[in-house]
Amino acid sequence: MNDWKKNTIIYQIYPKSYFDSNHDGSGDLEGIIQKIPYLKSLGITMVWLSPIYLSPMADNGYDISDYRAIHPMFGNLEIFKRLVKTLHENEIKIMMDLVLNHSSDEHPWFKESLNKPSSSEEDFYIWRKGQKNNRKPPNNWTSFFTGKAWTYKQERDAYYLHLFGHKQPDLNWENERVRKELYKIVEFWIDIGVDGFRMDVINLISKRKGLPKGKFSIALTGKEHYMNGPKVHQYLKEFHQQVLAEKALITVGETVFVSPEEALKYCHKDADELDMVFHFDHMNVDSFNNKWFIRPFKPKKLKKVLYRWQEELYPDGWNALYFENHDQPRSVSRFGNTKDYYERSAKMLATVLYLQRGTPYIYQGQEIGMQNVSFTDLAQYRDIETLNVYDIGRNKLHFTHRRMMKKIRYMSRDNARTPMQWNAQANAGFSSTEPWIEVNPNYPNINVEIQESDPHSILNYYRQLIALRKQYNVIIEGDFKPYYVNHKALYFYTRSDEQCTVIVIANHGEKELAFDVPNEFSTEHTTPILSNMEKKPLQRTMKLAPYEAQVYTIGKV
Ligand code: TEU
Repeated sequence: MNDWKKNTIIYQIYPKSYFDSNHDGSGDLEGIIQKIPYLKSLGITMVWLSPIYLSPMADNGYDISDYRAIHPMFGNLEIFKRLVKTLHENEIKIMMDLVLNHSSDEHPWFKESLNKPSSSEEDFYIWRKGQKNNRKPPNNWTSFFTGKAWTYKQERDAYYLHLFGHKQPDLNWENERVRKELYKIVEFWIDIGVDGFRMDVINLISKRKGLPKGKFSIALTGKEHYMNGPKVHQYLKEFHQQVLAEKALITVGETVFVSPEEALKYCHKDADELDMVFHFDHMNVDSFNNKWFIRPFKPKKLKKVLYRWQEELYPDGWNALYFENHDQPRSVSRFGNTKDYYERSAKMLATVLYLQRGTPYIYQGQEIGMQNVSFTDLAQYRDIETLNVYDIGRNKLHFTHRRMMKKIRYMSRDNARTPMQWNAQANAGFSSTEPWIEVNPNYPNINVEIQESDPHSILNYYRQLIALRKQYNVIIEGDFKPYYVNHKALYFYTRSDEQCTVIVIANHGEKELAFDVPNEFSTEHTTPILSNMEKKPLQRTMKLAPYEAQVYTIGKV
C-alpha cells in the first residue's frame, strides 16, 4: 500500500445527521461544504460519506434506486461536484459508500426483472420458485434485519432473495452484465473525482450455487452459504483489475464476521482486491451470537481482539481502526464510563485505538464524545433494524416491552444517528427546524462549540492524536508489540522502528492500577508526549488512575 494511503485519516459523515443548510430537518451536501473549515481543523485527510444516492430511504440510503443520482434531500450533482472540489482545495479526499450487494426494489433493474422474467443466469436479481408448490420460500435463510430472506411476488409467481430488508433485493453477481453495470457506475464516480470507496457488505456478494438450506442459527440462518462465498475473490479481483487498479483510490470493504485469516484474503498486499476491511470482532465483545443478546462488557476481551488483529494482519495486511460508525452504539457509552469518567474514558479509548497500526476512522460526533441517546418511546426510533427487532422480540419471542427497550437503548443504530451536536442552541445547531430524528438532550453540555474553547476537551484531544500520527512516522509504519496481554485492564503496547519506540499505556478499568514497566525499557531516555491527565515521567513502577492513558517516546524521533 502506498504511503499516502497509510497516512490517511478518515472521518465518516452520515449526511442526514451532519448539518442542515436548507432547513428541512435533514442534513445535506451544502451543509457539509459549510463545515469544511471544521473538518480541516480536525486534521483529518479524507471524508467518507454514507450513501447520498437516490433512494426511497427504507434503510437510510443503503437501498439505492439510481446509483448515478443524488437524493434531492442532500442536493444534486452540481453541489456534489462543488463539495469534491472544495474538499480537494482543502487537501481533503472523499470516499463514497458503494452498496453493490443489493439495490432498492425501486431501482429500474428490479422493476424490469419483476415484469420481464428471464432465465436465472440472465436475471439481475436472485429469483426462485418456492418449496411446497411455491407456498414456502425456496430455503430457510433469514435476513440481517430479522425474518425471512425471501419475499414472494405475484408478478413472477416466485420469491426474490434479500439478505437485508424486503426493499433491498440482492443483486445477482453471477450475471456478468450485472457486474459490468456496477463497474460502470464506479467509473462514473471516479471520473467526478472521488478518491475512494467503502464497499457495503462486500463479502456477501457470492452465493453458493443451488442456494442450499442453511444450518439453523439464532444469528443468521444460511450465512455459511454466502459469507466469503465461493466466487467472492474472483469477483473482487476482476473488479480491481477492470476498474480500480492503477488509480489513486483507497478501498475498504465492510466484511461481516470475518476472521483475520479470511480478512487477509481480501487485503493482503498482493491480493489485488481491497486495501483494508472492516471486521466486526471487536463489535461483538458485548453480545453473544447475535448483537441483540447483550452481555456485560469486559475490557480484556476488547483488548485481546484488538491485539489479535494487530498481530495477525502484520506484515502483509492493513487494519481499519474504528470503534464507531452509523451502525454501532457510541463507544464511550459502550466501552467507557459516561458517569464518573466521561471525558477521561473517551480520550483513553481514542488513545489505545488510534495509536495502533492501521488507518483511523473517526465517526462524526465521536470526536466530541457523543453518547448513546436514551429515547424512552419506541416512536422516537427511526431505524428499520431497530423497529423490526422490537416487533420480533415482542410478537415472536414474547419479551416484555421493558426488556426490548433496554436492548434497543443499548444497541440501536439510532444511537449513532442523532444529529451532530454543534452548539447549545435549538436542535444542537444542527437545524433551524425539527430534525428527522430527535437530538440527544445532552447537547447543551456536549457540543463542538463548548469543546472548541476548552483546551482539555475531547475534541482537542482528538486533534492532538491526529497531529501525533502526522508527526511520528513510527505510529504509521512501526511494528506493534503488546505486553501484559492477559491483564484484565492494562493496555501496554509499543510501536517501534529503527529510530524510535512509542509506548502506549492505559488503564481500562475503574480502579487504580500499579504495575512494573518491563526492564527492557530505559526510563531515562523517555519523553511523555500525550496523556488524558497530567503527563508524567515513565518510572519502573507506575500507577495509573482509572482510565488514565500515557504515551511516551524513547530514542531519536
Ligand atoms: O451493514 C451491514 C451489517 O451487517 C450490520 O452492521 C447492520 O448494520 C446490522 O446491524 C446487522 O445486524 C451495512 C450498512 O453499514 C448498514 O447501514 C446497512 O443497513 C446494511 O449494510 C445494508 O446495506
